[in-house]
Amino acid sequence: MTLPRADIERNDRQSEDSRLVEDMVWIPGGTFRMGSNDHYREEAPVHRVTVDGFWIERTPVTNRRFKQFVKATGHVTTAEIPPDPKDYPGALPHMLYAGSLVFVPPSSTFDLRDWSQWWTFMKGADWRHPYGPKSNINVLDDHPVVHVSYSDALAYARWAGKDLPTEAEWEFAARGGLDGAEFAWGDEFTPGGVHMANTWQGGFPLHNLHLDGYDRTSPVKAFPPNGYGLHDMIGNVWEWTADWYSPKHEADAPKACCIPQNPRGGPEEQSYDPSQPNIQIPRKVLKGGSHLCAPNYCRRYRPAARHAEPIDTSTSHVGFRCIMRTDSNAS
Ligand SMILES: [Ca+2]
Ligand SMILES: [Ca+2]
Repeated sequence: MTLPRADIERNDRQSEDSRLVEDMVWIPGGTFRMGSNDHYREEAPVHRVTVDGFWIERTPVTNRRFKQFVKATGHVTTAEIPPDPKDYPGALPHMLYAGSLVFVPPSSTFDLRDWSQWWTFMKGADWRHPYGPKSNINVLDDHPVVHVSYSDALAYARWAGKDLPTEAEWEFAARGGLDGAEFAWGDEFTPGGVHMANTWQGGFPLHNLHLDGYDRTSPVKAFPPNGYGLHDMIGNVWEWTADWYSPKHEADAPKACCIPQNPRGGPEEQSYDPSQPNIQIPRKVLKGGSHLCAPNYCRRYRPAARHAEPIDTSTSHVGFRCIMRTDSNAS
């Protein structure tokens, strides 16, 4: 029997739909201690938060999935579009080309505060060319997609009928049921000597010892899942969340009655970078750290860790994963 074209397309769509939800895990709602008082200022204070249950993808979105999205929609990512000079007052015209930030290890460093020593805004770097125009993703189907801006991540999520997690949802899922633990798998970084996530061993940014087996990104299931069955919440790539960044958390609620439910981050105006008063590009919260997080620099391979990222920025170590809320807590 030959199916009419409309039926074939419907069937394709249905199998597509089931494929997109099959790799999701249900996270039952609950109250947890968000943040940490033991590390960077922006993670404090620890405060209780309640989130409703939701579905979350088991891994970051891979190149394989992102390719399907681009094929279906023709989406062009931010990194592939030359920036509009109006959005970047004072920028030199020859700097306004399509490209993305690529980590290039320097031969020496003098000041770890100056990230321009290892980040290069590279012409022709984008999700298909993660290390520059001559690179490709031929053998990286199962690696997380990188060089995606916030709007690229959101466009994918909308196409998939999903959403991006709030910071609270992301952190709750990352903790894997271990309330207050330091890492997504417990309190020890390498239990029994085993690396539980793709991070950086050795002195960043000069010496990558890759004792965990990976120099750059890794296949999304290369490391063990957390207690909820989620891979790569920590390390590999940072992940976009839907929340505007604020420089610290709210205080803990004085009484159980007043614990925030499904919090959605701070106001957009507070997310601007205070060190760049002339460029007001709002920033979202990134979570989980990446393969570039090292003990001597950016110890952010923990569920509580957070980082502010301008929404139009894309880099070789930032990706995302999606969630689905039920009707009762849909945004
Ligand atoms: Ca590594
Ligand atoms: Ca991650």
